[in-house]
Amino acid sequence: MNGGRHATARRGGGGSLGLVVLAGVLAGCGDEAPASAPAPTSTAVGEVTTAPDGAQEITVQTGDDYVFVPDRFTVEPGTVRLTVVNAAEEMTHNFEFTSDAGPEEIPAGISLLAPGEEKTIEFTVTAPGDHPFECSFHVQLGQVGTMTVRG
Ligand SMILES: [Cu+2]
Repeated sequence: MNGGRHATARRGGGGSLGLVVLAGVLAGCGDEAPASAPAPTSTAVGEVTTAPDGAQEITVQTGDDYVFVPDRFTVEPGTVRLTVVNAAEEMTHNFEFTSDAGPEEIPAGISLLAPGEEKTIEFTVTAPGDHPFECSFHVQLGQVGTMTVRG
């Protein structure tokens, strides 16, 4: 009579509660919180998401060309965890915020990113405005972008 099925603890239900609360905090006025968007299993390139520790996460990709994808993204003031993926087979890149160009200095950067490599940097921004970034190897070829910090 005892099939033993009940030995497995049930999971789920309530897992999304934290996200809803967090979205409400970020939205502030909470008019229409983005209700039930499921958390992606892997972070999409170019999409800013919020990690469980509160840091904003964004992945930017580059390859055998001279572009960052995306070349523009927007974050809120706070901690940003930025991953740059070099999907190239041949080209080496880097990632640096252009000095003296943004509303505040961001010392974090990736000085060398070999083909197939990815690296993550973490930094905190407080001042709203545009932060130009670049691959210093290819800035003359137009490998630049902009991170906007929302006010
Ligand atoms: Cu480059």
